[in-house]
Amino acid sequence: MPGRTAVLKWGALLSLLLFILLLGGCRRQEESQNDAEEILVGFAQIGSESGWRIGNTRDMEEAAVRNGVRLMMEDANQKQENEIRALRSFIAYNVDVITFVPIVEDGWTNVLQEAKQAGIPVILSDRLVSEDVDPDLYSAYIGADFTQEGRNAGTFLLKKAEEMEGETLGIVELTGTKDSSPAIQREIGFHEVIDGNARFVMLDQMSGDFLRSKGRECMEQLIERYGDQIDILYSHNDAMTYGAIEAMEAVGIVPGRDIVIISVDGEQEAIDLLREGKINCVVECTPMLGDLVFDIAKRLAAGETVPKMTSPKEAVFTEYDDLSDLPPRGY
Ligand code: GZL
Repeated sequence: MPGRTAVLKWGALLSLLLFILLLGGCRRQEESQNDAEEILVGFAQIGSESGWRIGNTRDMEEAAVRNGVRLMMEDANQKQENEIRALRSFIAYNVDVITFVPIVEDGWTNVLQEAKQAGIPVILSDRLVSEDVDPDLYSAYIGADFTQEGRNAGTFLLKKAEEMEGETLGIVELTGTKDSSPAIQREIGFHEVIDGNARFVMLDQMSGDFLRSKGRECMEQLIERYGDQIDILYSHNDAMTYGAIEAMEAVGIVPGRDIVIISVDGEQEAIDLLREGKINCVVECTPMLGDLVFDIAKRLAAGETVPKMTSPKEAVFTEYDDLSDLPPRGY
C-alpha cells in the first residue's frame, strides 16, 4: 500500500526532525544556563614592562578560558591613574569580581571603598597594597612572598661568597619599581640575610623600574662610579639583569665571573644565561597565577569564604644545580 508507506516515512522523518530541534533547544538552554553561570571578572593589568609581565597577561587570558570565566581586561600602561580608571569602569559595569595588580602599594583606598560599596569583591593579583589599607577592602591576595624571594637571593650569596676571594665583597642592587611590593620586599628579604655580615659592603642601590633599558643605564652609572669595587649584582628582576649584562659586556666585564649576578623572576632567557654562566642564581617568581585567581574568583562569586593570602611555591635555580631536565619556562 504505497500511501501507507509514504505516511510512515514522513512520520519517521518528522519525528527525527522534532528530536533534533528538541536536542538543540536543550543545548541552547544548557549553554544559556552555563552563560548565566560564567562569571565576569574585570582585570586591570599594569602594562608590559617585562617578559614576566607579558607571561602573566598571557597566563591570565588562557586561565580565564580554562576556568570558564569571562574576562574584561584593561592595560594601565604603567600608570596608576589608568588602573584606578579601569577599576571604576568595572564597578560601573557591575562585574562579578575585580582583580588587579597594584602597581604601587599606596593610593587605592578610595576606589577599593567604591568597589566595597558596590558589593564587588576584589582580588589583589601579583602585587600587594600597603598594610595601611584596610584589609577588609579586598577579599584575597594571590601572589608571591617577595620577602622570601629576597631571602633566597641572600642565602645563595652566603654560599657563593665562601668561594669568592677578597676580604670584602662590594654589592650593588638594582631595585624594581619604587614603592611596589616586590621591590620593597625583595630588598627587605635580601638584607635580612646579608646585613651584619662584615664581608659584604653595600656600595649602592638604584631603581631600574623593572625595565631592561633602565637596568642598563643604572649599571653603566654604577660601573662608572665604582668600577672594580663591584663584586656582586643583586637585581630585582631579569629584565633589568639583561640590561646590566649589556652594560658589563660593553666595557669588557665578564658577567657571572668578574661580577656575580643574582636575578629574580626565572624567565627562559635568564635560565639560558644561567646555563651559559653569565648569571649565577635565578630566584623564581612565577607569573602563572591565573588558575589560582579564577578559582578564588568563582568561589567569591558563589559567596564562599576564601583564604586571604595564597602564594605559589617557588624554586631557586643556581650554578650548582643540574638544569638539564628543567622544562621550558613558558615566559
Ligand atoms: C613580581 C612582579 C614583577 C616582576 C617583574 O611578581 O610584580 O613585576 O618581578 C615585573 O618582572 O615587572
